[in-house]
Amino acid sequence: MKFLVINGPNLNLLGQREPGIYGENTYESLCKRLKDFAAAHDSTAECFQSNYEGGIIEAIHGARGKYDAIVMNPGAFTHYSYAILDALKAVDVPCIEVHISNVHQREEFRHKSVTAPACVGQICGLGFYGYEAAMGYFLSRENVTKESFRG
Ligand code: CA2
Repeated sequence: MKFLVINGPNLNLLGQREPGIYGENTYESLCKRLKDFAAAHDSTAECFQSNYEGGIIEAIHGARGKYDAIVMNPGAFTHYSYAILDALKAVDVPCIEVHISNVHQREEFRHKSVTAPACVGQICGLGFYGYEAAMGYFLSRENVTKESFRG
């Protein structure tokens, strides 16, 4: 499968700040890990990171016809970006939302995701493994269309 991995604002700082929440590994190491995981499953993973809402929206639009699935950590946009929600709804590429931390153990505002309703599912609290878990789910259901992904 061809995966597009999208990471939102500040995730380029992984490993540099707040290791108690997000771990000690860098964004670059996350991308290498996901590319290796994909290659081990006869697949590819392209990593994209942006600190801008519009950059993420354009990456989602650009996934049409190019990728089989999106694995996305929208960062703080998760909690308030109706524009990213609309972009996900506008494309027929299935997406799983991933959060490195367990957002439900954190501040109240992190408990709500406005983007998850447009996703197949959401994974949180499993660290970097959550991205692999999302890819593994899609791999297990290859050839299934977006509409039937939930079943
Ligand atoms: O747990 C996650 O993956 C989050 O999506 C991370 C977002 C946060 O706003 C969400 O509520 C949960 C923030 C990412 C910030 O990443 C940093 C990485 C290193 C140092 C500082 C911030």
